[in-house]
Amino acid sequence: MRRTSRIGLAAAITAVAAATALAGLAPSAAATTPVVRASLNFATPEAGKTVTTLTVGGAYYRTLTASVVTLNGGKAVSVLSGVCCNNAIDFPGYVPRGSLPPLAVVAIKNKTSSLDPLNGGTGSFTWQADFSLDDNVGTDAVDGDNLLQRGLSPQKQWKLSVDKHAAQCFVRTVANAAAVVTPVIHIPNQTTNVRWYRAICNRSATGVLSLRVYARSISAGTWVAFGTSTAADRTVGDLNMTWTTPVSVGGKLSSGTTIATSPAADQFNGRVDNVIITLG
Ligand SMILES: [Ca+2]
Ligand SMILES: [Ca+2]
Repeated sequence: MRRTSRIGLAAAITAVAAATALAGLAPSAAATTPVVRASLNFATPEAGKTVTTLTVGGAYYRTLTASVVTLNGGKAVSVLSGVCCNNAIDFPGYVPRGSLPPLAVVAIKNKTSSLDPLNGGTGSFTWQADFSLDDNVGTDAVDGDNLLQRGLSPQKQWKLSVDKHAAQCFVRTVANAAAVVTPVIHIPNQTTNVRWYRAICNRSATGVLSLRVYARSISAGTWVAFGTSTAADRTVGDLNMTWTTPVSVGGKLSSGTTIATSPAADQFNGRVDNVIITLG
C-alpha cells in the first residue's frame, strides 16, 4: 500500500469543494467540469429517528428520490455523525445469513425515464462515502459489506465495498466480463482516535480505476491521508445502465424496492455519511 501525500489530500479537498460549489448549477455544465450528480448528507431526520426517506442533493436533486428499503424487521436509524455538522445513517449490525438478518439499504432512484443523472458515462466518474465500520462484520465468505454501488454482478456495475474490512473499488463495463478491481486497503478496527474513514473511487478519463482512503482523526479534527491503490487493468466502456437501476447505499438491491438476498445482501454493518457521486 502506498501512502498518499499531503498534496494529495489538499487536492482532494479542493476537488470536493469545487464539485460542491457546482452543485447548484444547471446540468448543462461542460462534461469536463466535475458536477455532483447526487449526494446524501443524512441531515434529516433528527438523531434517534428511523430513516425512511432522504433528501437528495446535487445538481439533479429534482429528478432523484431516495428511500430506505428494509427486510426482516431491519431499519436504518439517524445518529449524530462522527464527521461533521449533522447526522449520519446507522445500518443494522451483523447477523449471520442463516438467522434472517434484519436488513436496510438506501435506494437512490430516478423519477423519470427521460433523464438519468446516475449514468457514469465513459470519462471521469467518482463515487465516495464516509463510513464507520462495525468491528464485527462476520466471516461469511459471500456476505460482505457493500457501501455504494450501481448494478449487481455479473451485470455492469460500479461499486465500493469494505467486505471483511477490505476497502476496494470495482467496475464492470460489460456484463459477464471480468471486473476491474483495485487492490485492497485494509480498514482497521475502531480506535479511540479513528472511527471514520472516507473512501473515494475514481474511474479516470483514461480508464484508470483508483481508490483513495482518508482517516478522520478525532484529536486533530481533520482528514488524514491513509492509503491509495490503483487497479492494474483499465476500464474501457461506459458506465450507463437502465434508468430503473437504483444506486444503493449500505447493501445490494435487486430493484428500487427490493433487497437482493441471494446469496447475500452484503449488508453494510456500521454508519455512513456524505455519499457523493460526481461526473467529470
Ligand atoms: Ca451528515
Ligand atoms: Ca455485512
